[in-house]
Amino acid sequence: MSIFSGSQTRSQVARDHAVFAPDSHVPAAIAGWNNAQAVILIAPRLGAKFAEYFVTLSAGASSAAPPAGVQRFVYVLEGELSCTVGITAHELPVGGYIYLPPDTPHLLTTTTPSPTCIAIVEKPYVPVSDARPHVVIGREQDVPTKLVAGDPDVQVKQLLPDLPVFDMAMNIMAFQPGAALSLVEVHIMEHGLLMINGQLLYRLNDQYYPVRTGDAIYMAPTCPQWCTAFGREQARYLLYKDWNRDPFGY
Ligand code: UGY
Ligand code: MN
Repeated sequence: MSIFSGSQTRSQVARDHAVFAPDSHVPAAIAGWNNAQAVILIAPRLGAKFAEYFVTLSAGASSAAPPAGVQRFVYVLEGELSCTVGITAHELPVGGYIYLPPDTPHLLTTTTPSPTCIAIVEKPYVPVSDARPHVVIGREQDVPTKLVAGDPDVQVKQLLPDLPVFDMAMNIMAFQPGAALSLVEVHIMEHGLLMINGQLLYRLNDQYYPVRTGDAIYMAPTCPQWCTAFGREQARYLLYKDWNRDPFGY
């Protein structure tokens, strides 16, 4: 590694957003997990109300539970994840995901010889009644696609039920090359974004960032945001958003 490449990164941290390129990841142990390394990108100490991190699991790994009252969403990026909830074990391939309501006993592990990489999003749950969300298990490949603003080249898949009991959304947004968001969004909800495929030019506040597979973004409340896809392949990202709560519920 020369000083010329080792001193450069596309990662940037600004007042209302951050871009994380894989070249600046620093893997570390994570409390209570075994045979696992984590790269924590977004957490309350960044100013966020949620956490987003990557975990790489080796065979025989075991997870720790999130803190009391915190819900967890897990998405498989590489390998195969085993998730045991109660007495039932679920095998999740790449594109598989599981949503665990707060205080749901579970264990994440893998049996594959090569490492399994997952993305985790966690958020303290904000109740609106005595009702509580349920466990959701699926594969992105099985989720129906909807058009965004009627544009066939901008599509969304909603991985979690659109019900008031859920206070977070996890969506996959997909853009054909040249397609773009139809407006510069400014909204009170936060985002955690993870690039799954392709390349985008992302506007965050008044800056424009080229981002690609493996990059992650934090968008604070009211960060102006827009993007367009470039290159030759579809660009896709996994997007966290808090929602369904009144203005004092954040
Ligand atoms: O749902 C959203 O807020 C989404 N369209 N935002 C984004 O992709 N940056
Ligand atoms: Mn948005």
